[in-house]
Amino acid sequence: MQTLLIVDVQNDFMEGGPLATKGGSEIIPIINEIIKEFDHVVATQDWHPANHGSFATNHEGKTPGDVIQLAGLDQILWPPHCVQETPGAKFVKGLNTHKFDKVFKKGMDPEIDSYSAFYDNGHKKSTGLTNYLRERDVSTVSVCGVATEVCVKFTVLDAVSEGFETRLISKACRGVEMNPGDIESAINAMKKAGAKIM
Ligand code: VGL
Ligand code: ZN
Repeated sequence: MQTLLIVDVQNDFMEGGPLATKGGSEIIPIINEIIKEFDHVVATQDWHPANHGSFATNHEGKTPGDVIQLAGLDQILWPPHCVQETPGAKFVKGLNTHKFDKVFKKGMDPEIDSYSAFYDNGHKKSTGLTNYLRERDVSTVSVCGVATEVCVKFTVLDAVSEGFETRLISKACRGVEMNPGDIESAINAMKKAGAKIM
Protein backbone atom coordinates (compact mmCIF):
# COMPACT_ATOMS: atom_id res chain seq x y z
CA MET A 1 0.00 0.00 0.00
CA GLN A 2 1.10 3.55 -0.73
CA THR A 3 0.74 6.27 1.85
CA LEU A 4 0.90 10.04 1.50
CA LEU A 5 2.52 11.59 4.56
CA ILE A 6 1.71 15.29 4.92
CA VAL A 7 4.10 17.05 7.29
CA ASP A 8 3.09 20.08 9.40
CA VAL A 9 0.88 21.98 6.93
CA GLN A 10 -0.13 24.42 9.67
CA ASN A 11 -0.81 28.16 9.72
CA ASP A 12 2.36 29.19 11.58
CA PHE A 13 4.49 27.83 8.71
CA MET A 14 2.64 29.82 6.07
CA GLU A 15 3.48 33.32 4.80
CA GLY A 16 3.05 35.88 7.58
CA GLY A 17 3.43 33.26 10.30
CA PRO A 18 6.23 33.25 12.90
CA LEU A 19 8.08 30.43 11.10
CA ALA A 20 7.04 31.17 7.53
CA THR A 21 8.18 29.03 4.63
CA LYS A 22 8.73 30.67 1.26
CA GLY A 23 5.61 30.17 -0.85
CA GLY A 24 4.15 27.79 1.70
CA SER A 25 0.52 28.38 0.75
CA GLU A 26 1.26 27.39 -2.87
CA ILE A 27 1.36 23.76 -1.80
CA ILE A 28 -2.26 23.64 -0.59
CA PRO A 29 -3.86 23.15 -4.04
CA ILE A 30 -0.97 20.90 -5.06
CA ILE A 31 -1.51 18.60 -2.06
CA ASN A 32 -5.29 18.60 -2.61
CA GLU A 33 -4.64 17.39 -6.14
CA ILE A 34 -2.11 14.64 -5.35
CA ILE A 35 -4.10 13.44 -2.33
CA LYS A 36 -6.58 11.96 -4.82
CA GLU A 37 -3.96 9.48 -6.03
CA PHE A 38 -3.50 7.90 -2.60
CA ASP A 39 -5.65 5.32 -0.88
CA HIS A 40 -4.13 6.15 2.47
CA VAL A 41 -3.21 9.55 3.96
CA VAL A 42 -1.44 10.41 7.21
CA ALA A 43 -0.68 13.93 8.46
CA THR A 44 1.48 15.32 11.23
CA GLN A 45 0.95 18.35 13.41
CA ASP A 46 3.68 20.19 15.29
CA TRP A 47 1.96 20.55 18.68
CA HIS A 48 3.98 22.35 21.32
CA PRO A 49 3.10 23.36 24.86
CA ALA A 50 3.67 27.11 25.47
CA ASN A 51 6.73 26.34 27.62
CA HIS A 52 8.47 24.32 24.90
CA GLY A 53 12.25 24.33 25.12
CA SER A 54 12.68 25.07 21.40
CA PHE A 55 11.16 28.54 21.77
CA ALA A 56 13.74 31.34 22.05
CA THR A 57 11.34 33.25 24.28
CA ASN A 58 11.63 30.53 26.93
CA HIS A 59 15.38 31.19 27.35
CA GLU A 60 16.50 34.52 28.75
CA GLY A 61 18.67 36.55 26.42
CA LYS A 62 18.27 34.16 23.48
CA THR A 63 16.96 34.93 20.02
CA PRO A 64 15.74 32.68 17.19
CA GLY A 65 18.65 31.02 15.42
CA ASP A 66 20.73 30.69 18.59
CA VAL A 67 21.74 27.14 19.50
CA ILE A 68 21.42 25.75 23.03
CA GLN A 69 21.64 22.31 24.63
CA LEU A 70 18.28 20.60 25.08
CA ALA A 71 18.05 16.97 26.21
CA GLY A 72 21.79 16.80 25.58
CA LEU A 73 21.37 17.75 21.92
CA ASP A 74 22.13 20.88 19.93
CA GLN A 75 18.82 22.70 19.63
CA ILE A 76 18.21 25.61 17.26
CA LEU A 77 15.87 28.07 18.89
CA TRP A 78 12.77 29.09 16.98
CA PRO A 79 10.16 31.77 17.46
CA PRO A 80 7.13 30.41 19.34
CA HIS A 81 5.02 28.43 16.86
CA CYS A 82 2.31 25.79 16.72
CA VAL A 83 1.26 26.16 20.34
CA GLN A 84 -1.42 23.57 21.17
CA GLU A 85 -5.00 24.73 20.56
CA THR A 86 -3.96 28.09 19.01
CA PRO A 87 -4.98 29.22 15.49
CA GLY A 88 -1.34 28.96 14.37
CA ALA A 89 -1.33 25.24 15.09
CA LYS A 90 -4.39 24.53 12.95
CA PHE A 91 -4.13 22.91 9.54
CA VAL A 92 -4.20 25.53 6.80
CA LYS A 93 -7.69 26.43 5.65
CA GLY A 94 -8.48 24.86 2.30
CA LEU A 95 -6.31 21.79 2.87
CA ASN A 96 -8.47 18.72 2.31
CA THR A 97 -8.23 17.30 5.83
CA HIS A 98 -11.27 15.08 5.18
CA LYS A 99 -8.94 12.74 3.36
CA PHE A 100 -6.72 12.26 6.43
CA ASP A 101 -6.97 8.74 7.85
CA LYS A 102 -4.83 9.56 10.86
CA VAL A 103 -3.04 12.54 12.44
CA PHE A 104 0.14 12.15 14.48
CA LYS A 105 0.95 15.04 16.81
CA LYS A 106 4.56 15.67 17.83
CA GLY A 107 6.67 18.04 19.92
CA MET A 108 4.52 17.81 23.07
CA ASP A 109 7.43 17.14 25.46
CA PRO A 110 8.83 20.56 26.50
CA GLU A 111 12.26 19.00 27.13
CA ILE A 112 12.95 17.71 23.61
CA ASP A 113 12.06 18.71 20.06
CA SER A 114 10.58 16.36 17.51
CA TYR A 115 11.16 17.14 13.85
CA SER A 116 10.53 13.71 12.40
CA ALA A 117 7.08 12.17 12.18
CA PHE A 118 8.62 8.94 13.49
CA TYR A 119 10.82 9.84 16.50
CA ASP A 120 11.87 12.68 18.78
CA ASN A 121 15.20 14.32 17.95
CA GLY A 122 17.04 12.00 20.34
CA HIS A 123 15.50 8.94 18.64
CA LYS A 124 14.29 7.85 22.08
CA LYS A 125 10.51 7.88 21.78
CA SER A 126 8.56 6.65 18.81
CA THR A 127 5.39 8.43 17.75
CA GLY A 128 3.90 5.07 16.79
CA LEU A 129 3.95 5.87 13.09
CA THR A 130 6.20 2.95 12.11
CA ASN A 131 3.95 0.39 13.76
CA TYR A 132 0.86 2.09 12.39
CA LEU A 133 2.22 1.84 8.83
CA ARG A 134 3.51 -1.74 9.22
CA GLU A 135 0.16 -2.91 10.57
CA ARG A 136 -1.39 -1.59 7.36
CA ASP A 137 1.21 -3.23 5.11
CA VAL A 138 2.47 0.11 3.89
CA SER A 139 5.63 -0.32 1.84
CA THR A 140 5.96 3.07 0.17
CA VAL A 141 5.73 6.46 1.81
CA SER A 142 5.46 9.69 -0.20
CA VAL A 143 6.30 12.77 1.83
CA CYS A 144 5.23 16.39 1.31
CA GLY A 145 4.72 19.49 3.45
CA VAL A 146 6.87 21.92 5.42
CA ALA A 147 9.56 22.75 6.22
CA THR A 148 11.67 21.00 3.60
CA GLU A 149 14.95 21.35 5.50
CA VAL A 150 13.55 20.63 8.96
CA CYS A 151 10.57 18.36 9.61
CA VAL A 152 10.24 17.06 6.05
CA LYS A 153 13.93 16.19 5.90
CA PHE A 154 14.04 14.34 9.23
CA THR A 155 10.80 12.53 8.41
CA VAL A 156 12.22 11.36 5.08
CA LEU A 157 15.52 10.23 6.63
CA ASP A 158 13.67 8.22 9.29
CA ALA A 159 11.27 6.74 6.72
CA VAL A 160 14.27 5.44 4.78
CA SER A 161 15.97 4.01 7.87
CA GLU A 162 12.71 2.39 9.01
CA GLY A 163 12.77 0.45 5.75
CA PHE A 164 10.07 2.17 3.74
CA GLU A 165 10.53 2.97 0.09
CA THR A 166 10.52 6.74 0.45
CA ARG A 167 9.65 9.42 -2.05
CA LEU A 168 9.89 13.18 -1.62
CA ILE A 169 7.25 15.04 -3.59
CA SER A 170 9.36 18.17 -3.93
CA LYS A 171 6.75 20.29 -5.73
CA ALA A 172 4.52 19.88 -2.66
CA CYS A 173 7.18 21.02 -0.16
CA ARG A 174 8.42 24.45 0.91
CA GLY A 175 11.26 25.48 3.20
CA VAL A 176 12.17 28.32 5.54
CA GLU A 177 15.62 28.82 3.96
CA MET A 178 17.01 30.66 6.98
CA ASN A 179 20.35 30.46 5.13
CA PRO A 180 20.50 30.38 1.32
CA GLY A 181 21.03 26.84 0.07
CA ASP A 182 19.35 25.13 3.05
CA ILE A 183 16.62 23.59 0.89
CA GLU A 184 19.01 22.34 -1.76
CA SER A 185 21.37 20.72 0.73
CA ALA A 186 18.41 19.09 2.52
CA ILE A 187 17.23 17.60 -0.78
CA ASN A 188 20.75 16.34 -1.48
CA ALA A 189 20.91 14.71 1.95
CA MET A 190 17.57 12.97 1.40
CA LYS A 191 18.67 11.75 -2.03
CA LYS A 192 21.97 10.48 -0.65
CA ALA A 193 20.15 8.59 2.10
CA GLY A 194 18.14 6.72 -0.53
CA ALA A 195 14.94 8.69 -0.95
CA LYS A 196 13.56 9.14 -4.43
CA ILE A 197 13.09 12.82 -5.34
CA MET A 198 9.96 13.20 -7.47
C1 VGL B 1 9.45 22.76 12.08
C2 VGL B 1 11.03 24.10 13.08
C3 VGL B 1 10.46 23.89 14.32
C4 VGL B 1 8.90 22.13 10.84
C5 VGL B 1 8.87 22.53 13.31
O1 VGL B 1 7.72 21.75 10.81
O2 VGL B 1 9.67 22.01 9.87
N1 VGL B 1 10.52 23.54 11.98
N2 VGL B 1 9.38 23.11 14.42
ZN1 ZN C 1 8.26 23.05 16.20
